[in-house]
Amino acid sequence: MIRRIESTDVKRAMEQVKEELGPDALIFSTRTWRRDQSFGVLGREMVEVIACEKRDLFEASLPETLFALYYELLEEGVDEAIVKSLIKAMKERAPKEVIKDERALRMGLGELMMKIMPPVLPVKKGKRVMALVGPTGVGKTTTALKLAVTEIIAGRRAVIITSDAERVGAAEHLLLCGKAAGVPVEVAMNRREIQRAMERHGDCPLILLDTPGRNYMLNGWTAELQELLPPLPTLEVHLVLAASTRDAELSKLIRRFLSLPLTALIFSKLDESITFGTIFNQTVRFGMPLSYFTTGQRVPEDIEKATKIRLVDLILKLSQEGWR
Ligand SMILES: Nc1nc2c(ncn2[C@@H]2O[C@H](COP(=O)(O)OP(=O)(O)O)[C@@H](O)[C@H]2O)c(=O)[nH]1
Ligand SMILES: [Mg+2]
Repeated sequence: MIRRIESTDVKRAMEQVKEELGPDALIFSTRTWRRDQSFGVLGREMVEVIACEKRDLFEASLPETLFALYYELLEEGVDEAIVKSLIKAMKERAPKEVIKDERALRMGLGELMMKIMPPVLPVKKGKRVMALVGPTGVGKTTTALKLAVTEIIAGRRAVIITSDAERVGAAEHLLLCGKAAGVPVEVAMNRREIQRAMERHGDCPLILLDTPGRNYMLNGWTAELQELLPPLPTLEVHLVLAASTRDAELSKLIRRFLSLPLTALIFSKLDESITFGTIFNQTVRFGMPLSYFTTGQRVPEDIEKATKIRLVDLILKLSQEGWR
């Protein structure tokens, strides 16, 4: 719990911190300023302390540097149990000089986080068939376009086969976008039509299957999707999820989708997210590789291949630049 304590002098403020938050409280900042003019020409000097209570024995046992990082990870939305095991490992393994050095500690923690993440999905050489599945509005169609247009710009070929034609205008919109960008788009409403369209583009090195989104809580929806997907052993099924979705909701969603042969997770809308801990939680929790991140609405610019270092950097701000 973070508290803001105000007092007339530093000593009194510190006493109050100890009294209210315990002797191990972590001081985040102290600041003095002059209140208003009613106490004389210069006003009255005030002290403000922002401090955080250590809630349990584990927290109380941490040196200040580690406690600050521990708190930061929790604020980033990393799962408490994962945070505790990471910080515990750092406390036990990191040499004393590292524990004292905030930057070295941060780097060490980053390395440890990368170690516990499953490997990201390698880009397969040769022919790829990628299905994009997920709830409505997360960016499946936009992501398919980004991936296809990137290929076309690089002088390779790609095709989008969409069965997202239930929403009025969805297929028309995609057909128009595809035409403008030089990406062939086929509409196919069931597995047979999809397979036929795939045969027509049999020599195309990248086939993207864009699927409809539904309320994922509807029973039977993933079964319907399963019916749609061609039974190819090499098929990649990428589940697209919006990065700002709540952690518990994401876990529920992934569990629902596990009835499909999922290959990887794509996190979309990183530009609309402030914290990134949930992405880390999901990939670790389900041992499910990440494949791409999308970072805005621009086609094809706003997509990147997911990497572990990128995610850890987003969470720990190692490069101090943020994702932009
Ligand atoms: N801010 C932001 N918007 C995105 C991103 N990806 C897609 N969108 C937008 O999200 C909306 C829904 O995208 P769409 O591809 O139709 O989602 P679908 O229903 O999953 O196919 C559109 O307005 C997209 O422009 C992203 O990475 N960032
Ligand atoms: Mg769509």
